[in-house]
Amino acid sequence: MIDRTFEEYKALLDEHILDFIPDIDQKSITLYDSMKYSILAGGKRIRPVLLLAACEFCGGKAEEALPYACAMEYIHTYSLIHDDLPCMDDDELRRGQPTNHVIYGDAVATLAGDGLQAAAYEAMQRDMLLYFDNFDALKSRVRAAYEIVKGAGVTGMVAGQIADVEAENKRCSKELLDYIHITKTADMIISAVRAGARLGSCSEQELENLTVYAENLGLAFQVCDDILDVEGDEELLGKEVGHDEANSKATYPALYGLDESKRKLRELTDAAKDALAEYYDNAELFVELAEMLATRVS
Ligand code: GRG
Repeated sequence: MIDRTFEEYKALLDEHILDFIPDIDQKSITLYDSMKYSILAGGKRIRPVLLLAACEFCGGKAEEALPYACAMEYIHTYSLIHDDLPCMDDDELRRGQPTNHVIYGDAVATLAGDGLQAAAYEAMQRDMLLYFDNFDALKSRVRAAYEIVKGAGVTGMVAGQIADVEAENKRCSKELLDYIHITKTADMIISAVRAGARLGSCSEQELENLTVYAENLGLAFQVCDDILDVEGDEELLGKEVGHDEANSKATYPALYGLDESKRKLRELTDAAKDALAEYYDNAELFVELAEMLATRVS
């Protein structure tokens, strides 16, 4: 049962966000500092909150899901650090702060991303080691970790990133655009929700409904990001806008125009909400989050 607000889950996450980074040797302190810099730079924590909420929605305890929620945020943060590097999107501002490589240099920023990714896997594996004598608890943890690793991996986020990089300055079909958006962005959102559901020992029906919710939310998230890059407020967003057009990126507004992109965003938001309509009393957080995203651009 979900009985916390988005802000309450975020506060729980923030309180523990550094707990699963191993004690780093003093000789590698720059690595720790640079990892910590991006982790504490003010992310919205949407993916880990979704994970914690999905866990409780299905009957689990958010506190027990923390290693996986933090792992999710470590992986997300690594992807942003790497995405901002000069060899990728070459951004100097993220979450309202200078990007990691602007402060620490390209080499350290690359390693900070690598370190966060490794810390994510270590956090989940270490938690699993504690459940060898409880097969059911171990099973849901192994399944949750698999959801996360798959969403972040070479058929998920990394596949989306390479497709995105290769689509730059080229004509992009609608089919390829959907593939990029689903893999690069939606898969991490889907894996957060499904991992949380697994940790909460979900039923098949709950998993199915939550997955449909997350698929629509995930795509809505990227369409929203595309629209904001055209008409968002740099100060509110904490990053430069107009980057997609300047880099000839494949985006919804570029292919469909702004009005059609906004219509699509509304359609995806409604579909996300509909997927959980039968749980209305217990699904308010999910519904509000979908609506909050959609209203960011209206
Ligand atoms: C480098 C393997 C690799 C992948 C990078 C995440 C990503 C893939 C690229 C980022 C490009 C981008 C801005 C995509 C739009 C969707 C997105 C992931 C936005 C950032 O997520 P938020 O808004 O960020 O949740 P905060 O800062 O709140 O955590």
